[in-house]
Amino acid sequence: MSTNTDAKASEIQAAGYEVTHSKSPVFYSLYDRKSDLQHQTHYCPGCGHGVIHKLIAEAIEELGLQDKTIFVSPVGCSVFAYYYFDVGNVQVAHGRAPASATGIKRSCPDKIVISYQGDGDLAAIGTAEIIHAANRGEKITVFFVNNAIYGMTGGQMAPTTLVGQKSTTSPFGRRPVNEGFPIHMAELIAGLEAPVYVERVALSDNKNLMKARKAVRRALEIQRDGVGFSFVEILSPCPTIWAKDPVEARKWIAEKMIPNFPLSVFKDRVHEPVQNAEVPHHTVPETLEINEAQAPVVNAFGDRRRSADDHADEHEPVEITPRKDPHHFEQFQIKIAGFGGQGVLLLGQLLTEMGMREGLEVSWLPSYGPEMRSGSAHCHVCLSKQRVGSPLISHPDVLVAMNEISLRKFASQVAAGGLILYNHEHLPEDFALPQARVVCIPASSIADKLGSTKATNIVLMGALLEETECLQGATAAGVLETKVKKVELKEINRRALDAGRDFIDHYVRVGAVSQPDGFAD
Ligand SMILES: Cc1ncc(C[n+]2csc(CCOP(=O)(O)OP(=O)(O)O)c2C)c(N)n1
Ligand code: SF4
Repeated sequence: MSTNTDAKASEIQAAGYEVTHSKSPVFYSLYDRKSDLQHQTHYCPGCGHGVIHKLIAEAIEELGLQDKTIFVSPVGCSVFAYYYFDVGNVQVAHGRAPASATGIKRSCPDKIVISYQGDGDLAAIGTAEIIHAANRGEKITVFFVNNAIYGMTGGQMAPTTLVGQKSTTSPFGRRPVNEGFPIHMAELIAGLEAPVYVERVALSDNKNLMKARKAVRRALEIQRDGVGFSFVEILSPCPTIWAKDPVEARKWIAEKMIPNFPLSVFKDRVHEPVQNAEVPHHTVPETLEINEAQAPVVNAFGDRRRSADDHADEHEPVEITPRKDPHHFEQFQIKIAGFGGQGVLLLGQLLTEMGMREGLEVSWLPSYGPEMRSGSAHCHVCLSKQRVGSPLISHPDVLVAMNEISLRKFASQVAAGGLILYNHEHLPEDFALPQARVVCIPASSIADKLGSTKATNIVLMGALLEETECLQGATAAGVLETKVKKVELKEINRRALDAGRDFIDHYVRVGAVSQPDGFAD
Protein backbone atom coordinates (compact mmCIF):
# COMPACT_ATOMS: atom_id res chain seq x y z
CA MET A 1 0.00 0.00 0.00
CA SER A 2 2.66 2.49 1.00
CA THR A 3 4.49 1.40 -2.14
CA ASN A 4 1.54 2.64 -4.21
CA THR A 5 1.52 5.93 -2.36
CA ASP A 6 5.28 6.31 -2.79
CA ALA A 7 4.96 5.56 -6.51
CA LYS A 8 2.25 8.18 -6.85
CA ALA A 9 4.39 10.71 -4.97
CA SER A 10 7.40 10.15 -7.20
CA GLU A 11 5.17 10.44 -10.25
CA ILE A 12 3.95 13.82 -9.03
CA GLN A 13 7.48 14.96 -8.19
CA ALA A 14 8.65 13.88 -11.63
CA ALA A 15 5.98 16.16 -13.09
CA GLY A 16 7.66 19.09 -11.35
CA TYR A 17 5.36 19.43 -8.36
CA GLU A 18 6.32 19.33 -4.72
CA VAL A 19 4.27 16.99 -2.53
CA THR A 20 3.32 18.88 0.59
CA HIS A 21 0.60 16.59 1.82
CA SER A 22 -0.39 13.12 0.75
CA LYS A 23 -2.67 10.36 1.82
CA SER A 24 -1.49 8.60 4.96
CA PRO A 25 0.03 5.16 4.36
CA VAL A 26 -2.13 4.01 7.26
CA PHE A 27 -4.97 3.97 4.71
CA TYR A 28 -5.41 1.34 2.05
CA SER A 29 -4.94 2.92 -1.33
CA LEU A 30 -8.38 1.95 -2.62
CA TYR A 31 -11.82 1.34 -1.20
CA ASP A 32 -12.12 -2.24 -2.31
CA ARG A 33 -15.78 -2.70 -1.63
CA LYS A 34 -16.87 -0.56 -4.54
CA SER A 35 -16.74 -2.04 -8.00
CA ASP A 36 -15.79 1.32 -9.48
CA LEU A 37 -14.81 4.70 -8.02
CA GLN A 38 -12.59 2.85 -5.60
CA HIS A 39 -10.60 6.01 -4.92
CA GLN A 40 -13.63 7.47 -3.14
CA THR A 41 -14.94 6.65 0.30
CA HIS A 42 -18.44 5.41 0.96
CA TYR A 43 -19.20 8.46 3.09
CA CYS A 44 -21.45 11.28 1.87
CA PRO A 45 -19.73 14.46 0.69
CA GLY A 46 -18.87 16.64 3.67
CA CYS A 47 -19.31 13.85 6.20
CA GLY A 48 -17.18 14.18 9.33
CA HIS A 49 -16.29 10.49 9.46
CA GLY A 50 -13.84 10.81 6.56
CA VAL A 51 -12.11 13.75 8.23
CA ILE A 52 -11.88 11.94 11.55
CA HIS A 53 -10.50 8.85 9.83
CA LYS A 54 -7.84 11.08 8.34
CA LEU A 55 -6.92 12.61 11.68
CA ILE A 56 -6.64 9.17 13.25
CA ALA A 57 -4.61 7.74 10.35
CA GLU A 58 -2.19 10.64 10.49
CA ALA A 59 -1.75 10.34 14.25
CA ILE A 60 -1.12 6.61 13.94
CA GLU A 61 1.44 7.30 11.24
CA GLU A 62 3.19 10.10 13.12
CA LEU A 63 3.41 8.05 16.27
CA GLY A 64 4.65 5.00 14.38
CA LEU A 65 1.83 2.83 15.66
CA GLN A 66 0.54 1.26 12.45
CA ASP A 67 1.91 -2.21 13.15
CA LYS A 68 0.48 -2.38 16.63
CA THR A 69 -2.92 -0.77 16.19
CA ILE A 70 -6.18 -2.70 16.35
CA PHE A 71 -9.18 -0.70 15.23
CA VAL A 72 -12.58 -1.70 16.58
CA SER A 73 -15.27 -0.40 14.26
CA PRO A 74 -18.92 -0.03 15.24
CA VAL A 75 -22.30 -0.40 13.61
CA GLY A 76 -23.28 2.85 11.98
CA CYS A 77 -22.08 4.77 8.93
CA SER A 78 -18.50 3.93 9.94
CA VAL A 79 -19.18 0.19 9.95
CA PHE A 80 -16.72 -0.22 7.06
CA ALA A 81 -13.79 1.50 8.79
CA TYR A 82 -11.86 -1.72 8.26
CA TYR A 83 -11.89 -1.08 4.52
CA TYR A 84 -9.86 2.07 5.08
CA PHE A 85 -7.38 1.48 7.89
CA ASP A 86 -4.46 -0.73 7.08
CA VAL A 87 -4.12 -1.91 10.68
CA GLY A 88 -5.60 -4.78 12.69
CA ASN A 89 -9.38 -4.58 12.43
CA VAL A 90 -12.32 -5.99 14.29
CA GLN A 91 -15.91 -5.08 13.49
CA VAL A 92 -18.27 -5.59 16.37
CA ALA A 93 -21.97 -5.64 17.22
CA HIS A 94 -23.86 -2.41 17.77
CA GLY A 95 -22.72 -0.64 20.94
CA ARG A 96 -20.23 -3.28 21.98
CA ALA A 97 -17.00 -1.66 20.79
CA PRO A 98 -15.65 -0.73 24.26
CA ALA A 99 -16.41 -4.23 25.56
CA SER A 100 -14.65 -5.88 22.63
CA ALA A 101 -11.81 -3.37 22.86
CA THR A 102 -11.46 -4.28 26.54
CA GLY A 103 -11.05 -7.96 25.68
CA ILE A 104 -8.56 -7.21 22.92
CA LYS A 105 -6.50 -4.82 25.01
CA ARG A 106 -6.41 -7.14 27.99
CA SER A 107 -5.27 -10.08 25.92
CA CYS A 108 -2.85 -7.99 23.83
CA PRO A 109 -1.73 -5.24 26.22
CA ASP A 110 1.09 -4.14 23.94
CA LYS A 111 -1.34 -3.23 21.15
CA ILE A 112 -2.98 0.15 20.59
CA VAL A 113 -6.71 -0.50 20.69
CA ILE A 114 -9.07 2.09 19.27
CA SER A 115 -12.81 1.99 19.82
CA TYR A 116 -14.58 4.16 17.24
CA GLN A 117 -18.29 4.89 17.73
CA GLY A 118 -21.16 7.06 16.65
CA ASP A 119 -23.63 8.58 19.10
CA GLY A 120 -26.36 6.01 18.50
CA ASP A 121 -23.81 3.28 19.01
CA LEU A 122 -22.06 4.73 22.06
CA ALA A 123 -24.71 6.76 23.84
CA ALA A 124 -27.85 4.69 23.19
CA ILE A 125 -27.50 0.93 22.71
CA GLY A 126 -23.93 0.95 24.05
CA THR A 127 -24.34 3.16 27.12
CA ALA A 128 -23.50 0.39 29.55
CA GLU A 129 -20.39 -0.69 27.65
CA ILE A 130 -18.82 2.76 27.45
CA ILE A 131 -19.61 3.73 31.04
CA HIS A 132 -18.16 0.54 32.47
CA ALA A 133 -15.10 0.47 30.24
CA ALA A 134 -14.40 4.07 31.26
CA ASN A 135 -15.10 3.33 34.90
CA ARG A 136 -12.69 0.40 34.85
CA GLY A 137 -10.11 2.67 33.29
CA GLU A 138 -9.43 0.33 30.40
CA LYS A 139 -6.26 1.45 28.64
CA ILE A 140 -8.01 1.97 25.34
CA THR A 141 -8.78 5.06 23.28
CA VAL A 142 -12.35 5.90 22.35
CA PHE A 143 -13.21 8.26 19.50
CA PHE A 144 -16.82 9.28 19.84
CA VAL A 145 -18.38 10.81 16.74
CA ASN A 146 -21.26 13.00 17.83
CA ASN A 147 -23.34 14.09 14.84
CA ALA A 148 -26.52 14.52 16.90
CA ILE A 149 -28.42 11.91 14.87
CA TYR A 150 -28.54 8.30 13.71
CA GLY A 151 -26.93 8.65 10.29
CA MET A 152 -26.89 5.15 8.87
CA THR A 153 -30.50 4.31 9.56
CA GLY A 154 -31.87 7.51 8.13
CA GLY A 155 -32.09 10.11 10.86
CA GLN A 156 -33.74 8.83 14.01
CA MET A 157 -33.25 10.80 17.21
CA ALA A 158 -30.00 10.08 19.02
CA PRO A 159 -29.34 10.65 22.72
CA THR A 160 -27.32 13.67 21.55
CA THR A 161 -30.03 15.21 19.37
CA LEU A 162 -30.46 18.84 20.37
CA VAL A 163 -33.57 20.18 22.07
CA GLY A 164 -35.88 21.31 19.27
CA GLN A 165 -33.96 19.38 16.59
CA LYS A 166 -36.24 17.46 14.25
CA SER A 167 -35.59 13.83 13.48
CA THR A 168 -37.69 11.04 12.01
CA THR A 169 -38.61 9.93 15.52
CA SER A 170 -39.00 13.46 16.91
CA PRO A 171 -40.77 15.12 13.97
CA PHE A 172 -41.88 18.12 16.04
CA GLY A 173 -38.41 18.66 17.45
CA ARG A 174 -36.93 17.07 20.54
CA ARG A 175 -38.91 18.02 23.63
CA PRO A 176 -37.24 17.32 26.96
CA VAL A 177 -40.60 16.57 28.54
CA ASN A 178 -41.12 13.72 26.09
CA GLU A 179 -37.68 12.64 24.84
CA GLY A 180 -35.43 13.86 27.64
CA PHE A 181 -32.39 16.10 27.35
CA PRO A 182 -29.35 15.53 25.16
CA ILE A 183 -26.74 13.44 26.93
CA HIS A 184 -23.34 15.04 27.41
CA MET A 185 -21.09 12.03 27.17
CA ALA A 186 -17.76 13.78 27.64
CA GLU A 187 -18.94 15.37 30.91
CA LEU A 188 -20.41 12.06 32.04
CA ILE A 189 -17.20 10.15 31.37
CA ALA A 190 -15.07 12.89 32.92
CA GLY A 191 -17.15 12.58 36.08
CA LEU A 192 -15.86 9.06 36.60
CA GLU A 193 -12.74 8.51 38.60
CA ALA A 194 -10.66 6.34 36.28
CA PRO A 195 -10.51 8.10 32.90
CA VAL A 196 -7.26 9.93 32.31
CA TYR A 197 -8.04 12.15 29.37
CA VAL A 198 -11.42 13.45 28.18
CA GLU A 199 -11.81 16.21 25.61
CA ARG A 200 -14.54 17.47 23.31
CA VAL A 201 -13.55 18.96 19.97
CA ALA A 202 -15.46 19.99 16.84
CA LEU A 203 -15.03 19.89 13.08
CA SER A 204 -16.58 23.35 12.67
CA ASP A 205 -13.69 25.33 11.19
CA ASN A 206 -9.98 24.99 10.55
CA LYS A 207 -8.95 26.24 13.98
CA ASN A 208 -11.10 23.64 15.69
CA LEU A 209 -9.99 21.04 13.23
CA MET A 210 -6.41 21.61 14.31
CA LYS A 211 -7.49 21.23 17.94
CA ALA A 212 -9.24 17.99 17.03
CA ARG A 213 -6.05 16.81 15.36
CA LYS A 214 -4.09 17.50 18.53
CA ALA A 215 -6.66 15.78 20.73
CA VAL A 216 -6.68 12.64 18.58
CA ARG A 217 -2.91 12.44 18.73
CA ARG A 218 -2.81 13.08 22.45
CA ALA A 219 -5.37 10.38 23.18
CA LEU A 220 -3.23 7.87 21.30
CA GLU A 221 -0.06 9.03 23.01
CA ILE A 222 -1.74 8.39 26.33
CA GLN A 223 -2.49 4.84 25.32
CA ARG A 224 0.98 4.37 23.86
CA ASP A 225 2.43 5.41 27.21
CA GLY A 226 0.14 2.99 29.03
CA VAL A 227 -1.40 5.75 31.14
CA GLY A 228 -5.10 4.87 31.00
CA PHE A 229 -8.49 5.47 29.40
CA SER A 230 -8.64 8.29 26.84
CA PHE A 231 -11.81 9.64 25.27
CA VAL A 232 -12.31 12.24 22.56
CA GLU A 233 -15.79 13.39 21.60
CA ILE A 234 -15.85 14.96 18.15
CA LEU A 235 -18.77 17.13 17.03
CA SER A 236 -19.08 16.06 13.44
CA PRO A 237 -21.20 17.09 10.45
CA CYS A 238 -23.80 14.83 8.87
CA PRO A 239 -24.87 17.01 5.91
CA THR A 240 -27.12 14.34 4.41
CA ILE A 241 -29.42 13.82 7.36
CA TRP A 242 -29.25 17.41 8.47
CA ALA A 243 -30.30 18.34 4.92
CA LYS A 244 -27.55 20.93 4.60
CA ASP A 245 -24.66 21.40 2.25
CA PRO A 246 -21.21 20.70 3.72
CA VAL A 247 -20.48 24.39 4.41
CA GLU A 248 -23.83 24.99 6.10
CA ALA A 249 -23.34 21.83 8.12
CA ARG A 250 -20.07 23.13 9.56
CA LYS A 251 -21.73 26.43 10.36
CA TRP A 252 -24.50 24.55 12.14
CA ILE A 253 -21.93 22.85 14.35
CA ALA A 254 -20.49 26.23 15.33
CA GLU A 255 -23.84 27.91 15.88
CA LYS A 256 -26.00 25.16 17.30
CA MET A 257 -23.95 22.26 18.51
CA ILE A 258 -21.04 23.97 20.28
CA PRO A 259 -23.28 26.12 22.52
CA ASN A 260 -25.00 22.91 23.59
CA PHE A 261 -21.87 20.77 23.75
CA PRO A 262 -19.12 23.11 24.93
CA LEU A 263 -15.61 22.36 23.73
CA SER A 264 -13.21 21.68 26.54
CA VAL A 265 -10.55 19.46 27.99
CA PHE A 266 -12.68 17.99 30.74
CA LYS A 267 -10.00 15.85 32.22
CA ASP A 268 -6.29 15.57 31.76
CA ARG A 269 -4.58 13.51 34.41
CA VAL A 270 -1.76 12.49 32.13
CA HIS A 271 0.94 13.54 34.53
CA GLU A 272 -0.67 12.26 37.69
CA PRO A 273 0.47 8.90 38.94
CA VAL A 274 -2.19 6.33 38.13
CA GLN A 275 -3.28 4.28 41.09
CA ASN A 276 -3.38 0.51 40.71
CA ALA A 277 -2.06 0.80 37.19
CA GLU A 278 -1.35 -2.89 36.89
CA VAL A 279 -4.21 -5.34 36.62
CA PRO A 280 -3.43 -8.10 39.14
CA HIS A 281 -2.59 -11.38 37.47
CA HIS A 282 -2.77 -14.78 39.10
CA THR A 283 -0.75 -17.80 38.22
CA VAL A 284 -2.60 -20.92 37.09
CA PRO A 285 -1.97 -22.72 40.43
CA GLU A 286 -3.32 -19.66 42.30
CA THR A 287 -6.43 -19.60 40.14
CA LEU A 288 -6.96 -23.32 40.58
CA GLU A 289 -6.26 -23.03 44.29
CA ILE A 290 -3.65 -25.72 44.15
CA ASN A 291 -0.30 -25.58 45.84
CA GLU A 292 2.30 -24.69 43.24
CA ALA A 293 4.76 -27.11 44.79
CA GLN A 294 2.19 -29.88 44.49
CA ALA A 295 1.19 -29.18 40.91
CA PRO A 296 2.15 -32.10 38.76
CA VAL A 297 5.27 -31.43 36.77
CA VAL A 298 4.32 -32.75 33.40
CA ASN A 299 5.64 -30.33 30.84
CA ALA A 300 9.31 -30.39 31.53
CA PHE A 301 9.91 -33.78 33.04
CA GLY A 302 9.02 -37.24 32.07
CA ASP A 303 8.57 -38.72 35.52
CA ARG A 304 5.41 -38.52 37.57
CA ARG A 305 6.99 -36.70 40.53
CA ARG A 306 4.65 -34.11 41.94
CA SER A 307 7.50 -31.85 43.07
CA ALA A 308 11.14 -31.82 43.93
CA ASP A 309 10.10 -32.35 47.56
CA ASP A 310 9.09 -35.89 46.68
CA HIS A 311 12.77 -36.62 46.78
CA ALA A 312 12.89 -35.93 50.49
CA ASP A 313 16.13 -37.78 50.95
CA GLU A 314 18.76 -35.11 50.50
CA HIS A 315 21.41 -37.71 49.84
CA GLU A 316 19.56 -39.18 46.94
CA PRO A 317 20.54 -37.23 43.82
CA VAL A 318 17.52 -35.64 42.16
CA GLU A 319 17.50 -36.91 38.67
CA ILE A 320 15.66 -34.69 36.27
CA THR A 321 15.12 -36.22 32.89
CA PRO A 322 13.99 -33.75 30.27
CA ARG A 323 11.26 -35.42 28.27
CA LYS A 324 9.74 -34.83 24.96
CA ASP A 325 6.69 -32.62 24.78
CA PRO A 326 3.83 -34.73 26.19
CA HIS A 327 1.24 -33.19 23.89
CA HIS A 328 1.16 -34.55 20.38
CA PHE A 329 -0.94 -31.70 19.00
CA GLU A 330 -0.73 -27.97 18.42
CA GLN A 331 -4.42 -27.64 19.11
CA PHE A 332 -6.91 -30.28 20.13
CA GLN A 333 -10.62 -29.57 20.00
CA ILE A 334 -13.29 -31.57 21.73
CA LYS A 335 -17.04 -31.27 21.63
CA ILE A 336 -19.08 -32.95 24.34
CA ALA A 337 -22.81 -33.26 23.90
CA GLY A 338 -25.73 -34.92 25.62
CA PHE A 339 -28.66 -34.25 27.92
CA GLY A 340 -28.48 -31.72 30.74
CA GLY A 341 -27.77 -33.68 33.91
CA GLN A 342 -25.36 -36.11 32.21
CA GLY A 343 -22.34 -34.11 33.30
CA VAL A 344 -21.66 -32.77 29.82
CA LEU A 345 -20.50 -29.36 30.98
CA LEU A 346 -18.62 -30.77 33.96
CA LEU A 347 -16.64 -33.14 31.74
CA GLY A 348 -15.64 -30.12 29.65
CA GLN A 349 -14.59 -28.21 32.75
CA LEU A 350 -12.52 -31.12 34.04
CA LEU A 351 -10.68 -31.42 30.72
CA THR A 352 -10.11 -27.69 30.64
CA GLU A 353 -8.67 -27.70 34.12
CA MET A 354 -6.45 -30.63 33.25
CA GLY A 355 -5.19 -28.70 30.24
CA MET A 356 -4.37 -25.72 32.47
CA ARG A 357 -2.50 -27.93 34.89
CA GLU A 358 -0.47 -29.28 32.00
CA GLY A 359 0.48 -25.77 30.97
CA LEU A 360 -1.76 -25.52 27.91
CA GLU A 361 -3.89 -22.63 26.77
CA VAL A 362 -7.51 -23.68 27.17
CA SER A 363 -11.07 -22.57 26.58
CA TRP A 364 -14.44 -23.96 27.57
CA LEU A 365 -17.61 -22.74 25.92
CA PRO A 366 -20.90 -24.10 27.24
CA SER A 367 -24.20 -24.11 25.42
CA TYR A 368 -27.39 -25.27 27.02
CA GLY A 369 -31.09 -24.62 26.92
CA PRO A 370 -33.19 -23.24 29.74
CA GLU A 371 -33.79 -26.74 31.11
CA MET A 372 -30.94 -27.66 33.40
CA ARG A 373 -31.94 -31.31 33.37
CA SER A 374 -33.01 -33.33 30.34
CA GLY A 375 -32.67 -30.40 27.93
CA SER A 376 -29.84 -30.69 25.47
CA ALA A 377 -26.42 -29.38 26.40
CA HIS A 378 -23.05 -29.29 24.77
CA CYS A 379 -19.72 -27.64 25.31
CA HIS A 380 -16.59 -26.88 23.34
CA VAL A 381 -13.18 -27.54 24.81
CA CYS A 382 -10.03 -26.31 23.20
CA LEU A 383 -6.57 -27.42 24.35
CA SER A 384 -3.80 -25.55 22.65
CA LYS A 385 -0.13 -24.73 22.74
CA GLN A 386 -0.92 -21.27 21.36
CA ARG A 387 -3.40 -18.70 22.56
CA VAL A 388 -6.90 -19.78 21.71
CA GLY A 389 -8.29 -17.46 19.03
CA SER A 390 -11.91 -18.46 19.40
CA PRO A 391 -13.53 -20.82 21.87
CA LEU A 392 -16.10 -21.78 19.24
CA ILE A 393 -15.33 -25.12 17.60
CA SER A 394 -16.71 -25.90 14.18
CA HIS A 395 -14.85 -29.14 13.44
CA PRO A 396 -13.84 -30.97 16.60
CA ASP A 397 -11.10 -33.59 16.63
CA VAL A 398 -13.23 -35.55 19.04
CA LEU A 399 -16.95 -35.67 19.64
CA VAL A 400 -18.10 -37.23 22.87
CA ALA A 401 -21.74 -38.05 22.13
CA MET A 402 -23.51 -38.97 25.32
CA ASN A 403 -26.80 -39.71 23.61
CA GLU A 404 -28.15 -40.57 20.20
CA ILE A 405 -29.52 -37.09 19.48
CA SER A 406 -26.06 -35.62 19.93
CA LEU A 407 -24.51 -38.29 17.76
CA ARG A 408 -26.90 -37.54 14.94
CA LYS A 409 -26.66 -33.80 15.39
CA PHE A 410 -22.91 -33.34 15.60
CA ALA A 411 -21.23 -36.38 13.97
CA SER A 412 -20.95 -34.73 10.58
CA GLN A 413 -19.01 -31.82 12.10
CA VAL A 414 -16.13 -33.99 13.29
CA ALA A 415 -12.89 -33.28 11.44
CA ALA A 416 -11.80 -35.87 8.88
CA GLY A 417 -9.83 -38.56 10.66
CA GLY A 418 -11.31 -37.51 14.00
CA LEU A 419 -12.92 -39.63 16.65
CA ILE A 420 -16.43 -40.07 18.00
CA LEU A 421 -16.91 -41.63 21.40
CA TYR A 422 -20.50 -42.76 21.55
CA ASN A 423 -22.15 -43.68 24.84
CA HIS A 424 -23.85 -46.90 23.72
CA GLU A 425 -23.13 -50.57 22.92
CA HIS A 426 -23.55 -50.02 19.22
CA LEU A 427 -24.44 -47.44 16.62
CA PRO A 428 -28.05 -46.89 15.53
CA GLU A 429 -28.72 -49.16 12.55
CA ASP A 430 -29.47 -46.41 10.08
CA PHE A 431 -26.52 -44.30 11.11
CA ALA A 432 -24.20 -43.63 8.20
CA LEU A 433 -20.62 -43.61 9.32
CA PRO A 434 -19.09 -40.27 8.60
CA GLN A 435 -15.49 -39.41 7.95
CA ALA A 436 -14.51 -40.17 11.53
CA ARG A 437 -13.86 -43.33 13.55
CA VAL A 438 -16.54 -44.23 16.04
CA VAL A 439 -15.86 -46.04 19.27
CA CYS A 440 -19.01 -47.26 21.00
CA ILE A 441 -18.66 -47.54 24.73
CA PRO A 442 -21.58 -48.36 27.04
CA ALA A 443 -20.40 -45.77 29.53
CA SER A 444 -23.74 -45.39 31.32
CA SER A 445 -24.01 -49.16 31.98
CA ILE A 446 -20.40 -49.29 33.12
CA ALA A 447 -20.95 -46.36 35.49
CA ASP A 448 -24.18 -47.92 36.73
CA LYS A 449 -22.39 -51.13 37.62
CA LEU A 450 -19.76 -49.12 39.48
CA GLY A 451 -22.48 -47.65 41.68
CA SER A 452 -23.59 -44.39 40.03
CA THR A 453 -24.67 -43.45 36.51
CA LYS A 454 -23.44 -39.98 37.43
CA ALA A 455 -19.97 -41.28 36.68
CA THR A 456 -20.85 -41.86 32.99
CA ASN A 457 -18.92 -38.75 32.02
CA ILE A 458 -15.85 -39.96 33.91
CA VAL A 459 -15.95 -43.34 32.15
CA LEU A 460 -15.97 -41.42 28.87
CA MET A 461 -13.15 -39.25 30.13
CA GLY A 462 -11.03 -42.33 30.82
CA ALA A 463 -11.79 -43.66 27.34
CA LEU A 464 -11.02 -40.30 25.76
CA LEU A 465 -7.66 -40.02 27.49
CA GLU A 466 -6.69 -43.58 26.71
CA GLU A 467 -7.72 -43.37 23.09
CA THR A 468 -6.34 -39.94 22.24
CA GLU A 469 -3.57 -39.43 24.79
CA CYS A 470 -4.42 -35.75 24.70
CA LEU A 471 -3.84 -35.30 28.43
CA GLN A 472 -2.16 -37.30 31.19
CA GLY A 473 -4.04 -39.84 33.28
CA ALA A 474 -2.23 -38.62 36.40
CA THR A 475 -3.52 -35.09 35.81
CA ALA A 476 -7.05 -36.46 35.53
CA ALA A 477 -6.68 -38.25 38.86
CA GLY A 478 -5.35 -35.02 40.46
CA VAL A 479 -8.20 -32.91 39.10
CA LEU A 480 -10.84 -35.40 40.21
CA GLU A 481 -9.25 -35.52 43.64
CA THR A 482 -9.57 -31.74 44.09
CA LYS A 483 -12.90 -31.25 42.35
CA VAL A 484 -14.97 -34.06 43.79
CA LYS A 485 -15.73 -33.40 47.43
CA LYS A 486 -17.86 -36.43 48.35
CA VAL A 487 -15.69 -39.30 49.55
CA GLU A 488 -17.91 -42.07 48.12
CA LEU A 489 -17.99 -40.38 44.72
CA LYS A 490 -14.21 -40.00 44.71
CA GLU A 491 -13.81 -43.75 44.79
CA ILE A 492 -16.45 -44.33 42.12
CA ASN A 493 -14.82 -41.73 39.90
CA ARG A 494 -11.40 -43.29 40.30
CA ARG A 495 -12.84 -46.64 39.23
CA ALA A 496 -14.85 -45.03 36.42
CA LEU A 497 -11.73 -43.40 35.02
CA ASP A 498 -9.92 -46.75 35.07
CA ALA A 499 -12.95 -48.53 33.59
CA GLY A 500 -13.03 -46.17 30.62
CA ARG A 501 -9.35 -46.72 29.98
CA ASP A 502 -9.69 -50.49 30.40
CA PHE A 503 -12.55 -50.58 27.98
CA ILE A 504 -10.41 -49.03 25.28
CA ASP A 505 -7.48 -51.31 26.12
CA HIS A 506 -9.41 -54.59 26.32
CA TYR A 507 -12.65 -54.37 24.41
CA VAL A 508 -12.08 -52.08 21.51
CA ARG A 509 -10.77 -54.07 18.59
CA VAL A 510 -7.02 -53.78 18.19
CA GLY A 511 -6.40 -51.85 15.01
CA ALA A 512 -9.54 -49.79 15.35
CA VAL A 513 -7.75 -47.43 17.68
CA SER A 514 -4.56 -46.78 15.79
CA GLN A 515 -4.50 -43.83 13.51
CA PRO A 516 -1.77 -42.20 11.50
CA ASP A 517 -2.79 -38.78 12.86
CA GLY A 518 -1.01 -39.45 16.11
CA PHE A 519 -4.01 -40.12 18.32
CA ALA A 520 -2.62 -43.39 19.59
CA ASP A 521 0.83 -44.39 18.61
C1 LIG B 1 -28.71 -4.49 17.55
C2 LIG B 1 -28.97 -3.48 16.48
N1 LIG B 1 -29.93 -2.57 16.68
C3 LIG B 1 -30.18 -1.64 15.74
C4 LIG B 1 -29.44 -1.63 14.58
C5 LIG B 1 -29.76 -0.58 13.51
N2 LIG B 1 -28.75 0.47 13.47
C6 LIG B 1 -27.75 0.42 12.58
S1 LIG B 1 -26.77 1.77 12.67
C7 LIG B 1 -27.71 2.44 13.88
C8 LIG B 1 -27.43 3.80 14.46
C9 LIG B 1 -26.20 4.41 13.96
O1 LIG B 1 -26.09 5.71 14.43
P1 LIG B 1 -24.77 6.29 15.03
O2 LIG B 1 -24.18 5.37 16.01
O3 LIG B 1 -25.07 7.65 15.54
O4 LIG B 1 -23.76 6.32 13.82
P2 LIG B 1 -23.79 7.16 12.46
O5 LIG B 1 -24.46 6.26 11.47
O6 LIG B 1 -24.53 8.41 12.70
O7 LIG B 1 -22.36 7.36 12.16
C10 LIG B 1 -28.77 1.61 14.21
C11 LIG B 1 -29.78 1.92 15.24
C12 LIG B 1 -28.46 -2.60 14.41
N3 LIG B 1 -27.70 -2.63 13.32
N4 LIG B 1 -28.24 -3.52 15.37
S1 SF4 C 1 -25.47 9.78 6.61
FE1 SF4 C 1 -24.35 11.35 7.71
S2 SF4 C 1 -22.92 10.25 9.02
FE2 SF4 C 1 -23.62 8.85 7.45
S3 SF4 C 1 -22.13 8.97 5.82
FE3 SF4 C 1 -23.76 10.40 5.32
S4 SF4 C 1 -23.12 12.33 6.18
FE4 SF4 C 1 -21.89 10.75 7.11
